[in-house]
Amino acid sequence: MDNTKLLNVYKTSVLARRFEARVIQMAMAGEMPPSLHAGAGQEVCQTAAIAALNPEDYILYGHRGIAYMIARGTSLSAILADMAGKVGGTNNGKGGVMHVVDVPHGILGESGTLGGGFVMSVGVGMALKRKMPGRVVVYFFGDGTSNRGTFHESLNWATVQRLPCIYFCENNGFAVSVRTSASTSVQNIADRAAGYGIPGVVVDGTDPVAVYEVMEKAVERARAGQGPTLIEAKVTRLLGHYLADQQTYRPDAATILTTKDPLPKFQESLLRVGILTNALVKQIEDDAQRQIDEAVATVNAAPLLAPEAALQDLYA
Ligand SMILES: Cc1ncc(C[n+]2csc(CCOP(=O)(O)OP(=O)(O)O)c2C)c(N)n1
Repeated sequence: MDNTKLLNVYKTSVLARRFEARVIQMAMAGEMPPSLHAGAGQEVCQTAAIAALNPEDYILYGHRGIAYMIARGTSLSAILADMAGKVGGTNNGKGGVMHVVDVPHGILGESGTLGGGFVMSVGVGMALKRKMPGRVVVYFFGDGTSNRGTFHESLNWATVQRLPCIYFCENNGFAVSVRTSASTSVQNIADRAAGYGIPGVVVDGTDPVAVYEVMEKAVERARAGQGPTLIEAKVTRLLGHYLADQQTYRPDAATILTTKDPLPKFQESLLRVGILTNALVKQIEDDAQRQIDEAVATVNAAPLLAPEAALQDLYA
């Protein structure tokens, strides 16, 4: 991973973390619907994975976090307008943050239920294979989601057809309040790849270089027509499942917040090798703040979607 990419992953992670914190603040103040599943702790992983893609590739994502969209290039104001139900969002506020669809940036959205994205990825993979060879689709999902039946049927068919699909599991150890060990038959989600005869790789999701390298290999394999790879990144969810989650099932939540954050560790490593300087850290943070302030001002000034627009964009 070259220095430019590393620096971009850092910048995007900082922007995503700060933007999300602002959204949480606004939601708590009643200025924004509180329907957000915070991605804090998983941004480095998400942005490093996306750094291994080309702009022409596609992603389907899960519900956790907004770093995917920022990394692909969706504007902050469009993401915020979607959350606020306002004109200017990628779907003009009709779907909220969980349904940002930004096709020009290769973001095909999320399904209405967990794990629907597996099936969607197969459809996308078949279309890419026939009509746009050389492009890949990545589906980002959680460990809990890997227990859906759609996982099996999709990985089976994607393998049979050698589709250019990459299955990227962010294992944060929980599905809402249920520990992975209590709900999942295997120790590593990646172990399930053996059932389909495809590579299954476990990677430290707090290490952006490791994530990038694993993704690079999977992308190469998919582009070459050799079929899917199942990647499992071990990550830490720093906050609750959703904003109102009191985390009574997680007595060590406060300690995790202060000891398991990959972002300061990433920053330190970049400072050590001279890719970052203290002045650059400050500049990146100031720049993020400016972008966030601009997006908030744009969305505050934007109108709510008119009620009659509810009947537009319907297909039969
Ligand atoms: C089919 C389906 N079942 C249940 C839910 C409710 N639900 C939303 S998020 C979630 C937990 C998902 O856990 P995981 O896949 O590990 O992702 P994480 O939230 O940990 O990032 C559940 C059960 C849903 N949206 N769809």
